[in-house]
Amino acid sequence: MMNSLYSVRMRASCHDRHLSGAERIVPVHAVAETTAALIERALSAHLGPPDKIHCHSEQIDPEAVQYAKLPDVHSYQVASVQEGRLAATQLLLGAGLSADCAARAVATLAGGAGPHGSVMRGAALMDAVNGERLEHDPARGVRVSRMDLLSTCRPEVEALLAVAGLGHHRVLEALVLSGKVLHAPGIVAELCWSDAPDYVTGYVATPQCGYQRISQLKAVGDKRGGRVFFVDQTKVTVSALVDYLERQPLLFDAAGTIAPLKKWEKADA
Ligand code: WAQ
Ligand code: MG
Repeated sequence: MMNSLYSVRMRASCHDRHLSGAERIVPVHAVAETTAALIERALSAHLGPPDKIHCHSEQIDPEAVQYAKLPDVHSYQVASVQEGRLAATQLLLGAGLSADCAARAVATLAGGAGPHGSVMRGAALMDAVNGERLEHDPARGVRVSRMDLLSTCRPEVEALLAVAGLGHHRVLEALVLSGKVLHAPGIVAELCWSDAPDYVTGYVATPQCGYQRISQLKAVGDKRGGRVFFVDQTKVTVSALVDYLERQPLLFDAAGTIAPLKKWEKADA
């Protein structure tokens, strides 16, 4: 089993509040060092030391792994949250969503997508035609898992992002997560911004245009954030999609392009 692969997943919490999480897919010889690195990261989380760290490794069948190229990256500079949300709406319309559906998704994240305006642990699933919410557990949502860069591709991707000024691991992790979402059957688009109060950049990702970053999608200090995945239910059932997102191992073996930062112009949509 020289070529066997493991999914290594870490989550850290304090008083049952989620602090950080990360995951990798690595060859067997890298499981120990990866586990150590993820635990190190959990311990240095800026929200304070966790009282629980779960780190779990699980063998995955190399035959079951799918391979894909990372999405292309675009970055748009907007002047305000309002302009950012307008840009997001226009990009969603460009992906074929109705105005009602796009507006509903933005309002959902802005107000806290979980029960009573809370932040969900995973993503909301939304019907791409009528905006109906489809996830079974409204607090947990859908958790995308079992995706990573192929280890031989990681240095190139990290270098490309660093040169573009996008070297923070938050960008790479969101790009990898979004790449898996875009590779899933029946996905029309994704909308995301962070729940971290100091991180206001988010993105709209679509299969046609890739990962489109928007410099400001919320105000500094706002603790609300989340993800919405838009589904075409004529192409996939919710259960098949959730199974793919949560369980299908996917490795990225090639980088996409990274376009220079551009001022958002309405006509771009
Ligand atoms: N699967 C589905 N949803 C998730 C997952 C996951 N594995 N992890 C987090 N979420 C949801 C959950 O609702 C979080 O509250 C929300 O997404 C945001 O998560 O290019 O950092 O980790 O500059 O705070 C995007 C822009 C950053 C990066 C996104 O998300 C860039 C980010 P966070
Ligand atoms: Mg977060």
